[in-house]
Amino acid sequence: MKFSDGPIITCSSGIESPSAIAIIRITGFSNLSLFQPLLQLNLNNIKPRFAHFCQIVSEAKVLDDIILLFFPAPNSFTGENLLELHVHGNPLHVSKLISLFSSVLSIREAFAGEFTFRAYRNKKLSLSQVEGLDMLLHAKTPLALDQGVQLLNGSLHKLYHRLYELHLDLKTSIELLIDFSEDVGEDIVRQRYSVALKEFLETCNVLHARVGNFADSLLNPQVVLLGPVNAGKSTLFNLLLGQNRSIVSSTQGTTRDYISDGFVFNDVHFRFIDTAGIRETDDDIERQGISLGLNLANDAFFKIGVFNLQDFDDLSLSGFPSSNFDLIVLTHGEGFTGEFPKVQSGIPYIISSLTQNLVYYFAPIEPVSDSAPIEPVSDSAPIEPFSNSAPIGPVSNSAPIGPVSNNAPIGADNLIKQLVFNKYSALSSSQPLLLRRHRECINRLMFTINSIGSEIHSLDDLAISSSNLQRVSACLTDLVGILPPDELLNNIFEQFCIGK
Ligand SMILES: Nc1nc2c(ncn2[C@@H]2O[C@H](COP(=O)(O)OP(=O)(O)OP(=O)(O)O)[C@@H](O)[C@H]2O)c(=O)[nH]1
Ligand SMILES: [Mg+2]
Repeated sequence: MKFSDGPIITCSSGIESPSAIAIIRITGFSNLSLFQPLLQLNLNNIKPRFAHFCQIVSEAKVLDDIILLFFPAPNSFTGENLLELHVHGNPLHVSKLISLFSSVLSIREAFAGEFTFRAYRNKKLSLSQVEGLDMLLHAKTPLALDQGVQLLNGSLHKLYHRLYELHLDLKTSIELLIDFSEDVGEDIVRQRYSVALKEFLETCNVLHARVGNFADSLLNPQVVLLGPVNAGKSTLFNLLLGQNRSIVSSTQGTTRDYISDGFVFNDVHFRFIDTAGIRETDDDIERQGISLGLNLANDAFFKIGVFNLQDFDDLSLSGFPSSNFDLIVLTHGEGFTGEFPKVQSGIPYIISSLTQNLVYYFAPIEPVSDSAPIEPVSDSAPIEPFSNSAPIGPVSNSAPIGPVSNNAPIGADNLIKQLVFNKYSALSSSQPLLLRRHRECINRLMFTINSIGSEIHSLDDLAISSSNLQRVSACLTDLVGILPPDELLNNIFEQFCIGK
C-alpha cells in the first residue's frame, strides 16, 4: 500500500467551494506540543474533546481565529491522536494553512482514504464498515445512502457482526467438545452448538435473500436511449433533461459519441445517456460510437428503445437487445390512427409526439389486439391522470385509452421518468445488497454451507466438523474483512475522497 506512518494533514470538509467553516484534521502525531509554534494557546491546558478558541500565527502575524478540538488516542476516528481545526472556509485560505502546517511542522498531506485506512488499521472500523462509509459519502440514491448508514453502524453491520459472533460460538463449541467436554458437560455444549447453528443458518438465509444481480445498477442508475438513426433519441434526451443538451437534426447519424447528464427525480440521481443511432456503416468512428452505446445499454438500469412509428415494423427490433428493453418509445406519432404496431409481448410501449411532448397511447402490459381498436377520447370525457396505481393505457384489451386531451396532457417526459422511478422503487423494495463484493462473499458462504450439507448439523466426527467450519470461517472473514489481501484494500481505499 502507498500509505505510510507519521503525522498527516488534510481538509476533511472539502475545499471545492467557499464555505463558512472548513475542518482541517491532523492525525498520527505523538505530542500536542508539536503545534505550539503555530498556535496562540497554551497547549498544556487543552481539555480532550472540548472546543478551544485560539489563533493560528506565523511570523508574528495572525492568520485565523479558529476553534480547536483534540481527540487523544485511542478515542478518535483514526484511533491515533487527532486534532481538528475549524478554520474559515475559503479554499485558498485552507490550502495556505495546510501548506503552512506541512512546511513548518513537517506534516505530510494525506492521500485520499488515508484517514479511514488508519481507522481500519487501528480496528476502529471493519472493512465492511469502511465500505459503508465510502457508500455513504458517494451515495447518489436514497437506497445507497441508507445502505451506507446500515453498513457503517446500522442494522446490516449488526447482522454481519452477529453472523461472525455465531460462527465463533460454533467454533468454540467444537473446541470445547475436543478438549474440555468432561469439564463443561457434553450435552450442554451440543445444545449450545445447535442453538447457534440454527440462528447462523437463518441469518445466512436472510442475507442471501438480499443478493440480487441487478443491484449493481441501483448504485448508479443509468437510463440509456438506444435506437436507429433519426428516431428521436436526442429529442427525447433533451426533453427528459429539460434543456437542449444534445444536437437534434434531421441529418442521420447526428449523435456519434454518447452524451450523458444527471437528473434527480424523487431524490434519486439518475443518469440519462443519449447514444449514436444504430445503422450499418463503413465509417469507423461511427461504428465505435454505436458499439459504445450498445455496451452502455448492456449495463444500464433502464433501457429505452426509441423508434420512429412510421418506420416501425416486424423487423425493427431485430439487431437490438429488444428483449431487454424496459420501454419502447415510438416517436412521430402525430396523426396516429389506431393501427397498432406489433411490439414484442411484455414490453411496455408509448406512441408519442416528441416535438409536442405528448403521449397518444401507452400500452403498459400487452399490445392491444386488432379486434379492439382504440377509441379516441373526446375532450369532454374524463381522463385519468397517470399515477402509480392506475397507469393510463389499456389495462386490458377491453379498456384502451388515448389520445390524451389538452385538458389532461401527459408529457412523454413525465410518464417516462415515472416509469423509470417505478422500476427503481420496485427493485429497491427488496433491500438488495448493493456492494458486489458482499454479494459474492454471501454467495460463496451459501455455496460452502450447501456443499457441507447435513454434515453441518452433525458433531459425530469432530475433526470433520472442525474442518467444515474452517471453510465457513474463510468465507465469513472475507465478508467482515479480517485480514483481506493488499490488492483488495488498494481497490477499496482508492475510491475514497481526499479528507477521509
Ligand atoms: N414530427 C416529429 N418529429 C420528431 C419527433 N421526434 C423527433 N423528431 C425529429 O426527428 C429528427 C431527428 O431527431 P433526433 O432527436 O436528432 O434523432 P436521433 O435519434 O437522435 O438521431 P441520430 O442522432 O442521428 O441517431 C429531428 O428533426 C427531430 O425534430 C416526433 O415525435 N415528431
Ligand atoms: Mg441523436
